[in-house]
Amino acid sequence: MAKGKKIKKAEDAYNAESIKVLKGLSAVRKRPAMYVGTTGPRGLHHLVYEVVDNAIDEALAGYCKNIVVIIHKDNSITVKDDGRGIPVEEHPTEKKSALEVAMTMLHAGGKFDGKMYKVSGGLHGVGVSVVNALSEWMVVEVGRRKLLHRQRYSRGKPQGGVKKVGKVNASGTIVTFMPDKEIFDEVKFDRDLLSDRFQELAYLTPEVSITFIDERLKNADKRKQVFHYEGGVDAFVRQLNKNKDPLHPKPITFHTTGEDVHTDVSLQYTTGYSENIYSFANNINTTEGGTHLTGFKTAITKAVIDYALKSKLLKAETNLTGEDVREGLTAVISVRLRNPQFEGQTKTKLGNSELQGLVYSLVYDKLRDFLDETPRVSKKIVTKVVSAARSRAAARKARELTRRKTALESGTLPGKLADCSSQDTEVTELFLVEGNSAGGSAKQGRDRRFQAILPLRGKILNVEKARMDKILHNEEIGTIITALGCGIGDEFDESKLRYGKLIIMTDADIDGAHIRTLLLTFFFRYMKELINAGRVYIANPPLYRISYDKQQRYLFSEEELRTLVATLEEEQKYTLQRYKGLGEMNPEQLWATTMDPERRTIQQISIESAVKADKIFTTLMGDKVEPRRKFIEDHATEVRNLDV
Ligand code: 1YM
Repeated sequence: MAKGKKIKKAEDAYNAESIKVLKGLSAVRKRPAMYVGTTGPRGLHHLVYEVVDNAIDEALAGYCKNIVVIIHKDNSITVKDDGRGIPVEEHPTEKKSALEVAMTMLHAGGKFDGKMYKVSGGLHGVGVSVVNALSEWMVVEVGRRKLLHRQRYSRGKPQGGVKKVGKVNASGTIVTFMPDKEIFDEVKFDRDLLSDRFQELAYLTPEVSITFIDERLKNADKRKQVFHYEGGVDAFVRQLNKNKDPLHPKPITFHTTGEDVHTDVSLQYTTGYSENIYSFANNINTTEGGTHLTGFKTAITKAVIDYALKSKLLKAETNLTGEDVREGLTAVISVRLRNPQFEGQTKTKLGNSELQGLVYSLVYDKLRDFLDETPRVSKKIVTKVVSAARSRAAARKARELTRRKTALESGTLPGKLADCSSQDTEVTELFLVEGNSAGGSAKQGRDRRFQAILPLRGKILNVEKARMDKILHNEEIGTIITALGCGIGDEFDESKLRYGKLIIMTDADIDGAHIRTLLLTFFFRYMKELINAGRVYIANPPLYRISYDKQQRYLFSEEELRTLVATLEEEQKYTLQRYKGLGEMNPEQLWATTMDPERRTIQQISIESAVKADKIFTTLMGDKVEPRRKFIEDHATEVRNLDV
């Protein structure tokens, strides 16, 4: 407490003393990437998450029910909540308003004494002052004790003090900011990215309702979205399984609240084959997993095996693996803890060791209870798991067979593959090319030193509807696996990969889009690591060639064509060739437009959101026809650019 002067405590027991490590903001503007990762789109969106996280924390503390996020026409952002309002009282050591301290000093915040589950950490958690430092301007308004307070900032610097500007009935915080164009490459927010994240946050925080308004939209119906899911993780799993066939009608859901850790778990089996487990720690999607996920996996494996043995549904000699137990499983695990340790390449792996045992015993006990109490559902689950084990055994045999077969052949590589001479994955590329004629052009046009060509002619199996053993028997997929050399599923080993880039090159038509989607589905389900490592690309062949005045140009979109034709004079003659397929290009043209690293554009495939990617693949490739029809209708105009 400050000497000689007693700080009047707010009713909510805010203790300004807990604001500790303080530092100015100039460091943030000097090295923005240190604080928000990049000055590209990711870093830009990070600013919004940072502010929203503070409002979510206030909801978790039990004081806030509604959060509103607005993208204004000029791409400035407003985030509002109806919590207690950031404290405006004087800070004991800094001798200015706690609000100003929180907004202008690095690492200022009432939550560093570890008394709360601070949502932030890992990716986020740099504090709102960082957002302020990286904003051209910011305005913060606080409703507290019936008074409205306001302070403005420019590039992190206060423009005057905290002013009382009026009376209000409700308490809360409103932060409005304009990201600084001097810092960020482009200040333009991606509505889908933000709305996906808010939806996810709403599932993970059932106590809050998040309203998202995009004022840039002309269409009033689309402008506003409200996310509120009282069911929490249970509702999340139901949503994830919406286009799938559940094995039992209700997800199995449980929660625990302890002194130190809070957990929410929900799981539901489907008749499908893929495993969809999403784990979160303090609302951060832990895509690299960690201790909570390990605890969860060990628990379900043990619970299902123990139950199956006890109920005599399983013979003791049958070997069940964790992978068998997770076939067709959709699950969400969310934990909140005080001092999350985030590790891994992208800081999305939870490291706190105490979580493993904790999640293990919770999930084991609750799942055993559930299995014992609902034998009809349990039988379905065990039957499914046993059949997964059988298919895995068959797959193992098929794999051994493939291995032996390839070992006996002269080289080990498929005959259709035109390999490159370099073995350095820093430079090597494998083109997966639709059709034999395009494959021929690509083989002649390529730079054989580092470009390999694998023409695909047969039908590629829809892996969404097949099990591993069948997948391994499919000829086209077999050649891809052999050519890549890195194995699939649980045997995947990136160090054995033979090419640094995989480039899918298909025609710019519906069939091409279909083959592309089949290939992406395969990579997503069985070699996700390749996508995560940024190794999978889509080639971008031209749609037209236009010749005029002895000039030739290639055009890659209808838009480009329109623009160019508009610049031609009225009498100017031109001839236009439309490419219906890659096969219509000769080797030189294919090289010049689509393959030459100096001139081509290729689109890197990334998984911004695994939830969304899973949904796209289940919808496009799964069993249900109606959702697919609707998806294609809704996205008809984007077919050429299906990005996951
Ligand atoms: C639109 C963004 O930041 N809301 C918000 C922030 C705080 C509080 C309430 C709050 C926290 C505490 C006590 C506490 C913050 N306060 C601080 C600091 N919405 C938004 N709502 N009273 C109010 O943690 O003890 C940092 S964030 F540091 F000033 F206490």
